[in-house]
Amino acid sequence: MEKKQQLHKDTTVIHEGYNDQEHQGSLAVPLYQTSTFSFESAKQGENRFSGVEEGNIYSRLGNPTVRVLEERMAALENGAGALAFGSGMAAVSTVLVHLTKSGDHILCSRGIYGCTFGLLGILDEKYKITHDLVQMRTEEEIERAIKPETVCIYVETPINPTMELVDLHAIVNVAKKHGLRVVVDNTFSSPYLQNPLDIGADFVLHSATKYINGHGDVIAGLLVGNDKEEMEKIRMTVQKDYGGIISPFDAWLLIRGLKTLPVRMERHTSNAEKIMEYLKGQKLVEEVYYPFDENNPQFEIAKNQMKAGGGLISFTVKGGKEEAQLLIDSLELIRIAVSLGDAETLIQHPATMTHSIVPENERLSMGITDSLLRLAVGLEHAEDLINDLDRAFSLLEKSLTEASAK
Ligand code: LCS
Repeated sequence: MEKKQQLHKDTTVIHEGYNDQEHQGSLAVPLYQTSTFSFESAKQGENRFSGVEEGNIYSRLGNPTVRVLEERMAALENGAGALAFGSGMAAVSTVLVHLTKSGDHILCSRGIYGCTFGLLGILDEKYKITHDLVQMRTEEEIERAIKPETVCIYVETPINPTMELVDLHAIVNVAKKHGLRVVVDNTFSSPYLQNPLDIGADFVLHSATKYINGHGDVIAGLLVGNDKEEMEKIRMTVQKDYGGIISPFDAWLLIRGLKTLPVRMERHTSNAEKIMEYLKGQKLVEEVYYPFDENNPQFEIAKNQMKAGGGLISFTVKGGKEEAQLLIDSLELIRIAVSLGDAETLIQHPATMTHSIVPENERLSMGITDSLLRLAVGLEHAEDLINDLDRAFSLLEKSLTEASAK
């Protein structure tokens, strides 16, 4: 058989894993909104359960609509298999439960999403699976943090919400040397801008709630691996028995959203680049954090592993919590909300929102100060967003002048 030609991502998001001619010509992927599937006979049921025959059984074990999403995602991340979940956290917890047992140790990037931090606390408290949050600037730094009981390295890059990068090539080099598995949370980049499996990671996961869906109306997660057999094992063990699966309708919405991922990521990025430049020139802003900023000390790492910077920018406002809150309260178009990757531009205050679960000293060591804001740039016209920010900064300046005059 002729070797299948590798498609560009822009085409994969539209066609992979589905042939309309096998579905009465339905151009849109059919929604199999069913909990179970009937068997032709008792024997067929027995054969499906024993694995002798492939086919549908019960939607917690697999569903045709969900399967299209999984195949599309596996192709997008250049993986061997993918699993879809009811939330990003279900994907995180499933891969960590799969990889660890009591007494093991997980080495993590020094910053992670607040609920991942919460999950690691539960694993430690209930099952004595310990972890360390470590800044991984060099291979030596990573090696020093490895313990005899370390089984995997879990990183986010860019890190939520500081936008700090982790050098994936360094992580993979050290992990290979020590026989450790590597899990990368790729939520902030999306599979369009970064593919950790290509660098040698074992698993990549997404909060599909964000860029994969892109429309702010679904909570979902995805896990992609480079070993098909292992992915099928996870499907039939932790995913099936912990049960954090996605609903067919949410998978259908993700299939719809995913089709525009490349065009959306390009617009998120071009908007973010313009806003980054605006913020860098704004006198009430202290620091701006964006991967593809040529003044970013980690710019080389960014260029080495990402195609572009994406839609997230973090920045610190002069002052502290009060000034940060005043600024976001002065915005009109930009919405105050957690989440990211939507058409709408969202802003949040990590110290009191997404990372409020993290104790203060640990939060500060992750780089999450009280004056840090995270802007999830949407798809609106950049000029309207900049005007909104500019008006809010003027109001902030006015109230600071009034306060100092008192
Ligand atoms: N990983 C990262 C990097 C995330 O940002 C999130 C959610 C998750 C995993 C969990 O995904 P979920 O279960 O929510 O689908 N991050 C959020 C955030 O930054 N604001 O609101 C949620």
